[in-house]
Amino acid sequence: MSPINAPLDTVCVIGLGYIGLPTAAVLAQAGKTVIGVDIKQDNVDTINAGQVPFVEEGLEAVLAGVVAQGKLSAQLETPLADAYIVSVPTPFTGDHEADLSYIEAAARGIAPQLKGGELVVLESTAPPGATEHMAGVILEARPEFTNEPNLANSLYFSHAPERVLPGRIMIEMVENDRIIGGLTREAAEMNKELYASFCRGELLLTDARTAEMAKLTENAFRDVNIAFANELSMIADRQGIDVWELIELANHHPRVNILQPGPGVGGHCIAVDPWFIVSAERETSKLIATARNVNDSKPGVVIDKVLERAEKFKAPAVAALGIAFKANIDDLRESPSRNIANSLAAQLDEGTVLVVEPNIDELPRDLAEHDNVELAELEDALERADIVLVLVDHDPFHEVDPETLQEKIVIDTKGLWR
Ligand code: SAJ
Repeated sequence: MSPINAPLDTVCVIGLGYIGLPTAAVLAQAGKTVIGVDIKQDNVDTINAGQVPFVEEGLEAVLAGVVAQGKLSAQLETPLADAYIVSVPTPFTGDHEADLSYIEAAARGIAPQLKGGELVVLESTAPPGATEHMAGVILEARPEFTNEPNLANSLYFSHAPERVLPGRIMIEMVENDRIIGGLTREAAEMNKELYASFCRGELLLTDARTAEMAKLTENAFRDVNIAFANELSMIADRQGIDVWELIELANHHPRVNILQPGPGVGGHCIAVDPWFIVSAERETSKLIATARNVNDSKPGVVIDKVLERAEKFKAPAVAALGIAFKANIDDLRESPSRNIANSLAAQLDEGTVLVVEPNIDELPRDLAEHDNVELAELEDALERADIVLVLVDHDPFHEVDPETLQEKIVIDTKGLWR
């Protein structure tokens, strides 16, 4: 049997986070036997009970079904499987270099289980060359195997970067087109066959390096465009111009489509991935690096504005509306809003920060440690606040009538109430 026709019935997904778990669930729904692997016992237990350890619309219903049918289970150890999907974090180190240690650990876990003929897919976003690096770790541990296709001792390595938007993962996982880059054409074909089981989008084949770079390019494109909007917001502020009106007007031009400014760029993707391009090609990625720096400077601008307006109060109360990294999710990772709330708490000695975050039940530890920070209900915070600071455009905040805030200082970084 040619490897491309090999049945990929048992799939192991390593890393059951925001991407790995939905991927495991849709594969199981498509009829695969899926074994998920995670380093956290808590996650394994929660998933085996058919529950999702985080908030993602539509995931729990699918997960509960496939766990009940015995199509998906979770464990700590990497098992035997026909295909492996590596979906682990790739954070960056202090100097913005990619940290591939989680990918390496996953590869070391896979290596002893291999018999020949398996497909190993890297889903994690990573710098150019990472798929080759992952293959290198496995082939070093198992030198009897080769990356050359169609032999009894062949292994197949491929990169299929995830491109789903948090909050819409269950829809986009199935509907988005996928870029699939193999270390060999045969690996890409095998990867395509596996993903065709659940993905209705186009499956576009290329080499691994181009696939890696395509994913980084998508997020860098968005980062650069958001930086343009954020820079405009700072210019407009100094010029006494309403940036929201400015962008709305400019966007009437048929070839102009400016994104929205905000308190900065958050999340574990757009605020991280462009650095992987910069660290690979420092000299030639000046625009991408500048955009990152512009977006990273925006929280500081917001903090300065609040502190300046707070000067006239002896003990200012600031209502910080939203600390998630974007609207209608509970994800606080790399959140500029959370950092702003933290900084304000540290700098407003006599003041209070009333955090309103409808998607969480308790404050994260960094905020809870300040004794002048409270998690407050929206109405209560609006009533008590001297300064109302909009940081995230969560749905419930749209309901507020700005007329009721006429006595307050309103700093609206999302243009919510204009
Ligand atoms: N943001 C703005 N202004 C905008 C749009 C977004 O300030 O006009 C901010 C958001 O508030 C947030 C950050 O940017 O802080 C990122 O939000 P996002 O919705 O743009 O993107 P993510 O990080 O949730 O997901 C992105 C998506 N990539 C692209 O749209 C190119 C998603 O498709 C990727 O799968 C995901 O990164 C990923 O995992 O890489």
